[in-house]
Amino acid sequence: MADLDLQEIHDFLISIAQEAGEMITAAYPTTSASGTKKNSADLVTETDRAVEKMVSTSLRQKYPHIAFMGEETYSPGDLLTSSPTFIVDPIDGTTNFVHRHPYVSISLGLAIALVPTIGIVYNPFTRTLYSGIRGRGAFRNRTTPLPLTTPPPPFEDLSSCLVAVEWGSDRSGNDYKVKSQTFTRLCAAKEEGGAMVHGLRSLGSAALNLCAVATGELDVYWEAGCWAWDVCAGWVILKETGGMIVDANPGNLEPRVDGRRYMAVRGGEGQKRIVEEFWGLVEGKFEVGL
Ligand code: LIP
Repeated sequence: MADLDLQEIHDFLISIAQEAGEMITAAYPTTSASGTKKNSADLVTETDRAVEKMVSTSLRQKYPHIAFMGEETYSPGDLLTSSPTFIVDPIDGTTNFVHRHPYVSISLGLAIALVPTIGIVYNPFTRTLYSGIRGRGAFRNRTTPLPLTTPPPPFEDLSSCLVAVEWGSDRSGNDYKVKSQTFTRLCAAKEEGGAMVHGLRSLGSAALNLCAVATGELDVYWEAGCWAWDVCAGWVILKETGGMIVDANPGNLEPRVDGRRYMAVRGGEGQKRIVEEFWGLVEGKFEVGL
């Protein structure tokens, strides 16, 4: 494949995100127009499907040689390869969308050789656009360079951090236990073996969580169970701000984009210490992605 024009692809993805945003804000999802996938907490709406159709059609027309992976058309067993691949979540935060809670985004990523390389995340309700190209920086609304504070403040320890987590849609078994026990430990007082973080947030969109870590509005985001389309775009934006993305299980500093276990830490002196401190608090080990 000839060299890809990353800037042109980035600009095209922004135009698609804006078109998708109009579809999303014009839609009136109701629980009766939505459906469930795996269980009653794993929602999909007609708008998710319509947006993915529009996005995949536009991308296949303009870039027929680039592979496509989308949340709503993924089948178990579809593997992400090292070929350039668009990785798309038409609505990240579908549960919020159904409830008309405005923490919703479209997430458009491009991975090359499995490395997230272009990322566009757009919240059409707040009209906030995050974008980045690997090696070329990340921006909010195209002009504000990220992170918002430069240099980002140094870390003390987890007790001064605002941490995002997600409950996800798997509500039983080992991984649910790892999450819920770790959440308790993160909040608990230090005398009781906890980290006593400033607060835990469970906002409902992995892509926007990653962007909030990139801007510096969150310090850490930890989740297991979400998918490449939830994180690919935000990953680029985060890394371009000096943020780190590592495994949610202790030990692995180089997770795969489709590894399904992630911890993001904003840029700032001491970020590796935060990773180690957090890993020391994880209660057990996630099985997802192993
Ligand atoms: C959702 C994520 C959320 C995560 C859910 C789900 P969806 O994406 O962004 O953070 O906890 O498991 O993957 O389903 O709204 O595209």
